[in-house]
Amino acid sequence: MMEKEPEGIENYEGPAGGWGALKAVAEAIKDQMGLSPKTRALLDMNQPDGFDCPGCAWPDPKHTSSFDFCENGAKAVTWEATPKRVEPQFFAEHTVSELWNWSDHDLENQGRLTTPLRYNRATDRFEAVSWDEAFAVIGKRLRAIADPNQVEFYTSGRASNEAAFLFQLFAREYGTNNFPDCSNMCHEATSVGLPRAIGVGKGTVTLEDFDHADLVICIGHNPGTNHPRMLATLRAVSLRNKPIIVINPMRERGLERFENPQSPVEMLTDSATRLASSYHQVRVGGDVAAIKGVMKALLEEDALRVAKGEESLLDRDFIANETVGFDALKADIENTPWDRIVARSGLTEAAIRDIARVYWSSSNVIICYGMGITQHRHGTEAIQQLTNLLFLRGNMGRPGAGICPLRGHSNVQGNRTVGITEIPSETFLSRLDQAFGIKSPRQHGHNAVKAVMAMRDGTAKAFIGLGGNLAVAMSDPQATFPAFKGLDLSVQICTKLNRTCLLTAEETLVLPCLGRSEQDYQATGLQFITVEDSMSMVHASTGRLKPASEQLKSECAIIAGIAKATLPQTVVPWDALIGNYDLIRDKIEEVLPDFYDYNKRVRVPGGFRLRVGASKREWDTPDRKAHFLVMDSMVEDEPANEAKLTLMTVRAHDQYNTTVYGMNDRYRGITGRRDVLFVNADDIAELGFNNGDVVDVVAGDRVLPRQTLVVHAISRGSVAAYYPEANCLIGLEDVDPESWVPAYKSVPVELRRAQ
Ligand SMILES: Nc1nc2c(c(=O)[nH]1)N[C@H]1C(S)=C(S)[C@@H](COP(=O)(O)OP(=O)(O)OC[C@H]3O[C@@H](n4cnc5c(=O)[nH]c(N)nc54)[C@H](O)[C@@H]3O)O[C@H]1N2
Ligand SMILES: Nc1nc2c(c(=O)[nH]1)N[C@H]1C(S)=C(S)[C@@H](COP(=O)(O)OP(=O)(O)OC[C@H]3O[C@@H](n4cnc5c(=O)[nH]c(N)nc54)[C@H](O)[C@@H]3O)O[C@H]1N2
Ligand SMILES: [Mo]
Repeated sequence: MMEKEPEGIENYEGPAGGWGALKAVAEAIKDQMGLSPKTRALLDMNQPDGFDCPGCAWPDPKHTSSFDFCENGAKAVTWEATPKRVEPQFFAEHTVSELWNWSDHDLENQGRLTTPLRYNRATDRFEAVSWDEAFAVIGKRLRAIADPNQVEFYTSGRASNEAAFLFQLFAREYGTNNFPDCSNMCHEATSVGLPRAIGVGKGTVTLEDFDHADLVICIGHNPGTNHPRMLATLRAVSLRNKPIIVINPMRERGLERFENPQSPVEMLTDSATRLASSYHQVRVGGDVAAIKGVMKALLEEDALRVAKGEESLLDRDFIANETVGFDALKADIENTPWDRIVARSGLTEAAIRDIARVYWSSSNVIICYGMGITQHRHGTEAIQQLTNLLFLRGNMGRPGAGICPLRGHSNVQGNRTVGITEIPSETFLSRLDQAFGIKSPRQHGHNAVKAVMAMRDGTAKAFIGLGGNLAVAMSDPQATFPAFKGLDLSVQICTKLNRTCLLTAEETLVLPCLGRSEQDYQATGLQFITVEDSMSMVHASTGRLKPASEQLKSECAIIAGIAKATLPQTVVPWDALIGNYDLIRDKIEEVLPDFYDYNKRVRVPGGFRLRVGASKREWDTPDRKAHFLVMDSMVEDEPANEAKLTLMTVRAHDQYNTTVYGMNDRYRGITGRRDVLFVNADDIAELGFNNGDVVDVVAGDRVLPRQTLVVHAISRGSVAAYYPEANCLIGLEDVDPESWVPAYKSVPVELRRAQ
């Protein structure tokens, strides 16, 4: 029986990419740029002498070649290069209380900020101030704070290596290691989980490895929306007739079929390439069980073959020579019964055995993963099960094999590399101290959740945000919003107005900065910045466009301005550093030897790759071994899930994190709305609901009101809503205890008919 779909909801039958993507690019240009000559900017993106796409962290083929941009990259650039402006007059017309009631989309869609702003409590308005006044106000407040550990220095991963390095330098000279950053809400499970297993918290593969892989497993990520340039890589794997196994609760079109907008043949014949060779709709949070199941099937088959005198399916040499912990893992797998694996994963034993068979039949295997793995109560463990699986057949540190975390922001990995971390190593701090003659604090600082908790509890007094929109990105707005309002000082360094700017503290400043697409002139002329992608490639990015306003400063210059106003006795040569970014890079090299010849190597088109020991089987663990790891989330024979339904929060196709470009989610068939809850048909039938019913989504005493049910190809027991709207269902304390990543994708919920 076909029911009539509610408004704005229909099935999407097409492939990912194709004409729909080209049309969306045209619409993004029309909507944000009009007939602006800046449209040319798109052509400078990801070119050797152009700027790095601010969209995602997926690498480019050598970063030197073809014109390569994607639909969502185009949205990211047009959103930044728009001629729309928020002038001081705008704030004369709108109070902050009024703006608070605007949508996130409307706030950012007003355009680029043009001048430094200071909040005036008496008029409830932002007012233009000079840079000198802004810096002086901030400096005075920061000097008045008794303990530097009462200040939170947040970064969102768009900042360049140069800006991030200066930011941590300033904060450490000031006296704290409080570095909450977006990766604490994102891949922190990777940063915690991978080093224990392979000695480094980064992916081990390069783009070339995909040319040599015999199997790619995509688990917990949605590249059609979030890493669209990856589809070309997956397409090439498919065209070589190699399998791609997908493990994901939702059927995502970008993992099924792709029509490459850059392939004339596919476009003209309207033909698409299949991506997934098999698609396994795991239950939300069921990956630990699923992967353990795959290992169990592999070990069982191996035992049979060895008993028959056949060749082992395991890479016994690798296990013996390179690893420790195999016996414990084997015992743990043997002790995990199939019925528990099936109940927890939501997959059949046959399906799991099938994955295992393809796995052991493939010589070189890459596993790619994203937020579907990390943003769980057991995110760190899930990552370690992925490395366990790879180790069993030696799929680590050789061509065509390894682990591939899909990082989020375009330079989030680089930010961490150059020192944005609340738990710095002694080696790093002592080299930093030596390079600058400062004395960095040794006490560890706050991650993102701990920072917001400290603000909530009144122990943190000030927040300086280098990009991002933390109040909206964080879980639990019920606690997070008041936490921001209670501060003495809140400073947002950003390109566009967002809700975090509106959470005014006793003193609030909004400092507008250059975007990556814009020219950055300093004392010695035009500067370029550098970024590191998901595969540890570092390369240069040069802005090409005229800045949105003459008053904008670069992130580096803003940090230097705040630093000089805060620390009159500073020993850092701020003016020299921001006058010539080569000098910043020289200092990065002095502190981090892996950046040797930084200024030279980054000027070679395509840049250079930072050392990743595990890519060459150099394990930077304390005992120089790779580690099989056993964690115990499945020891208890607890019911698969106490709650009937587990909610995951996901991104729509027309959004970049908290930036909502538009109200559509094309590949999931949603147009003009975001108030939907994706559900499984059998689940809602059992609960007595119909497609199109309006429900309140309830988690304890938290409620996301009035969501329209959309029957979707999603696994039993799993439901999905959009981020950030659904953050009100998640408590600040709901985190993976290992990494402190909020459990954005394991929220037990119930549905109630809306009144
Ligand atoms: N256009 C665009 N690009 C982006 C972003 C954006 O918002 N827009 N954000 C950037 C950032 S910061 C990041 S971190 C990345 C995010 O990129 P992704 O990691 O792709 O992020 P999500 O949209 O959260 O998608 C999660 C996927 O995991 C699946 N999933 C959810 N729970 C589970 C589970 O328990 N198990 C499994 N196996 N799968 C699960 C969901 O069905 C969904 O397909 O993208 C980056 N790129
Ligand atoms: N429920 C739920 N919550 C989540 C997630 C989820 O999947 N579900 N994902 C989490 C993840 S993976 C992440 S990374 C976080 C994202 O958290 P954030 O990184 O804090 O958020 P963004 O939305 O990326 O930040 C957008 C803002 O950045 C500013 N901006 C844009 N470009 C620039 C620039 O070049 N320089 C500067 N200084 N500012 C700029 C703009 O003002 C814009 O408003 O959200 C997390 N929150
Ligand atoms: Mo992210």
